[in-house]
Amino acid sequence: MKNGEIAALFEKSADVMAVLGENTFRVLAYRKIARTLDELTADVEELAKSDALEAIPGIGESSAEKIREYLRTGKIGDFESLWGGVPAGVMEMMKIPTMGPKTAALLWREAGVKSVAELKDAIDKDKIKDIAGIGAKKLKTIRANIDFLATSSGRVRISEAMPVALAMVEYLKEIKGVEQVQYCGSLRRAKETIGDVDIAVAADASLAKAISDKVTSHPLSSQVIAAGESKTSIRTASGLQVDVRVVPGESFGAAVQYFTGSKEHNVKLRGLAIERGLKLNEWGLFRGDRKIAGETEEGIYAAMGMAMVSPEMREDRGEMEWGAKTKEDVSRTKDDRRRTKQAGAETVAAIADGHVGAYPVIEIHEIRGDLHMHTTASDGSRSIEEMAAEAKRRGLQYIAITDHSKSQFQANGLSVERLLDHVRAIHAVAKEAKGILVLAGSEVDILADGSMDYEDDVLAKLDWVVASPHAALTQDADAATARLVRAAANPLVHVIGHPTGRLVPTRKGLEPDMQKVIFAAARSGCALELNANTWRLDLRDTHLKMAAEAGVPICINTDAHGFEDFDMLAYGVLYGRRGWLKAEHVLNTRPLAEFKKWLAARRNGEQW
Ligand code: DGT
Ligand code: CA
Ligand code: CA
Ligand code: ZN
Repeated sequence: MKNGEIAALFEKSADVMAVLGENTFRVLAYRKIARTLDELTADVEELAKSDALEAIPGIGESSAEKIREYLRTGKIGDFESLWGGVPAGVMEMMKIPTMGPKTAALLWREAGVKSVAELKDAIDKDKIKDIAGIGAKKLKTIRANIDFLATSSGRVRISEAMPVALAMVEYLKEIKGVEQVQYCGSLRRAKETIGDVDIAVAADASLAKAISDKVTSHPLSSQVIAAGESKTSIRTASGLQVDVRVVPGESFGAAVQYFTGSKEHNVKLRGLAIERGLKLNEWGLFRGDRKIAGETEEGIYAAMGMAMVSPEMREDRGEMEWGAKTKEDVSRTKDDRRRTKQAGAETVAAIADGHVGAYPVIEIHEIRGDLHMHTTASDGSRSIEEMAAEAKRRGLQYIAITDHSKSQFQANGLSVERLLDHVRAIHAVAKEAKGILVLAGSEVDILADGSMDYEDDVLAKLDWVVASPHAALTQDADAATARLVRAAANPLVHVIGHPTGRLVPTRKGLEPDMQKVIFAAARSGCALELNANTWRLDLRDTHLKMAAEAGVPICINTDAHGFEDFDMLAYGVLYGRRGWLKAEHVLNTRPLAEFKKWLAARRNGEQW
């Protein structure tokens, strides 16, 4: 499907028009088309064969013609000339966090800055002066964010790398003589950003050349970086590097262990091996010249006398110590393997449905509810009925509809009057819905001072309150701490949504003293969210671990704005494992009856 490709062209054109200062209405119309195309389940190429394309709301005759032109020729003439009006470097500048089209346009027109590098230089040499709306403070923020951009660029979000890796894994498995294939590295550890994809293949050395040829001729490969006997590296059209290594079956476990990392985990594991008079490398675990393990990952840890933990936990954050004092529960490991296999071809959900290792990290089938999602009432693309039906189809037993509050006007946030109507509409749907509990809630903005965007008497009318920060995300640490502590202490709030407001990989978000926020949540009984959307993954791993240890309930929510967003749950689950989450730490794993008790207790101001 070319839906995504074409959506990106409209999005880019909207950005260019915004820089050129064109009519806001047209800019928004293009953004809407991009979003519509992205969410479309039908193939745009099919729709374009008839006037079904024009029938899509928001797509007029001229946009339909542009789409057909792209399908015919691979480009859109009008867009190409539009893009020609703004230097590529100026567009690049908009990747700097907090840099919008207005600021980029001002810097370009008033200061003649045409790229990130020029901007950095101009700020450092104090060349930018007297531009209305761009004061010294703003320049300082921009300068800091340029450095942040430099450290985060070149990495992609996990949901961009995963489909590439899974496609390559399936492809390699089909090759005759290939015994096993496993993606490793930061992807297997479910980091929020991925530098490159590492894949280990078990096969006889005589097949290495053939496998290398297969990899470099895969449609995903747009550039060959290296094509050796033992390692082949390619780059995809989107710039993601994939390293494929062929190893003999007898060393496969050792290679997978080594290339899964993290480096810190491996360094420590090698040290422990030495203490035991052993030697560990990517070929196996050795006593003198004799190999005592290497075929399987479990075998290596077992021979070291320690329990293996799930890959997501391998960051040297205490997992070695945990593994050293825990006896491996092999029966559970094997059971989980079987279930994952039965799920069929590898998908993220199938991976999140089982786990390896002795520590019982959360699995996706343990999630029973989703307590943060949007409808057409604010910025979602589906109705209340549609969201409830889709959630039920996906096996959920309870959900909360949580549209935006009034200060989110750009997301069509609800006035009090509209909210109360919406609550009635949700309750009407809830009454008709069979087999799923539908709560009437809201995603209420936490204002800069920690107060709520609706009054208490309004909040009290809601079944479920997600309180989230959306604006004022650059406030200093003390202000951010006070803000989140106040929100977490509010008895009318059920959960703090995406607590820091970070965007992966470009926006840092709030940097509060998280221990204080967790303490406030623990004391009031408020839950904290792990927002499963891969743009967010917020709370982050280290904070999740702290919160779980403090007994704060975690909600893993998708924040779905449409059906596809429910797929993000698998990434939320995998990422949650980085915070050592088990089912018992996660509020929305509770059976319905238990969840209802928690709700009632929260409203009565009790700890539960
Ligand atoms: P990335 O690609 O930047 O997202 O992160 P990783 O963790 O995938 O790192 P990468 O691709 O450089 O290497 C993959 C794994 O290989 C890494 O997690 C651990 C292992 N590894 C790489 N270099 C070293 C090293 O110098 N020492 C040790 N012990 N392990 C290494
Ligand atoms: Ca990697
Ligand atoms: Ca690599
Ligand atoms: Zn939301």
